[in-house]
Amino acid sequence: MTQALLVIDVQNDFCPGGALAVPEGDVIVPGINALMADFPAVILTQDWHPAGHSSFASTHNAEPMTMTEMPYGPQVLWPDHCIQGSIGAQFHPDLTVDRADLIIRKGYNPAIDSYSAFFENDHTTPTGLEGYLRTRGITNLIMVGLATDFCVNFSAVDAAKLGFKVTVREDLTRAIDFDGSLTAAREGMRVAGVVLT
Ligand code: VGL
Ligand code: ZN
Repeated sequence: MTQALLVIDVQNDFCPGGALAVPEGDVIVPGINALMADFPAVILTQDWHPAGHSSFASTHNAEPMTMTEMPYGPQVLWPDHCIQGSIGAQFHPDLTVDRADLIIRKGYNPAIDSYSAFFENDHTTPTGLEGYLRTRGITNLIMVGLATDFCVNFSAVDAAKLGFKVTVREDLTRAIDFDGSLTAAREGMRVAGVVLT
């Protein structure tokens, strides 16, 4: 059994003052840094969109936080966020990035959003993370970061479906909680066999 800590999207745009700020998104940073010491492997994910990404409301002349229909299914339209190379896409300045063995970027495909660290939102295009974990012999994943109801949720459910043992440390996540999304995410994770602590 080899464990890895997966730190999801602890980036400026998801913290207070950012473009898609998650309430208290920054509060979890010291706890995440402290937890890194307990793990033989630490992996960070980074939401990393090109300007004009298809998940941005501005791309569709729509209001942020409304829904649209993509070829792969329903998609929330977000404010512009985590644009490649921007300050907002950088990790929170207090996050200990030096401990990371791997930084995996996602959402770079202009036509498909990617909440999950494993698959884009079409649920078929892989990011490569599964192969990385398997070739390192990693079987157990502890997940923390932002946001509980989107990127943490999708990553946790995909990892469980792939056969990893997954625990989400809810005290080290924070949620967007849009339209009941947190309740639905908790239920979906539980059904998938994710342990919430
Ligand atoms: C996320 C919405 C859009 C997240 C990323 O990290 O949870 N949410 N892009
Ligand atoms: Zn995004």
